[in-house]
Formats: sequence, C-alpha cells, structure tokens
Amino acid sequence: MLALSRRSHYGDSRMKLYSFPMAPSARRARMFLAEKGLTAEIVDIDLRSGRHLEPAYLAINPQGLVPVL
Ligand SMILES: N[C@@H](CCC(=O)N[C@@H](CS)C(=O)NCC(=O)O)C(=O)O
Repeated sequence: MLALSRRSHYGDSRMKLYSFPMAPSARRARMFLAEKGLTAEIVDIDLRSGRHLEPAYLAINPQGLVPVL
C-alpha cells in the first residue's frame, strides 16, 4: 500500500487522480473531471517536498510528473 500523502475523497469512484493543488497540469485534470461530473479519489503528491521523485510514486509514473489518472 502506498503512503504517499494525505488523501481526500470526492465521491465514490474507482478512479484515482494523483495531483498537486498548485500544479497547473493537475488542476487542468481536476477541472476536466469536474466539468464532466466525474469523481475520483484525489491523492496529493507534494512536489515541493519531492514526493513525486520517491520510488513509490515513480513506480506509478516513471516520469515523476503529475497528474496521473
Ligand atoms: N504534459 C504533462 C505535463 C505534466 C507536468 O509537467 N507536470 C508538472 C506539474 S504542472 C510536474 O509534475 N512537475 C514536476 C517536475 O517537473 O519535477 C501533462 O499535462 O500531463
């Protein structure tokens, strides 16, 4: 089980969005979900503390970028 960051839940969904509140790309993905009325579990990856470069996250996205859906 990943212990990447705090999680917030927006509805009951099988989708999971790895995101960071201040990242424009991740914000675009959250806006897309909202506009489509879709819900996803949001997992915040703190770019400032380098969580996106940790092995647990690189296993999810080897590019080390957010967002990932
Ligand atoms: N084209 C990609 C760009 C993703 C991207 O550049 N994400 C930035 C945040 S906006 C990021 O993860 N930066 C972390 C880094 O460069 O170390 C997309 O839109 O998904």
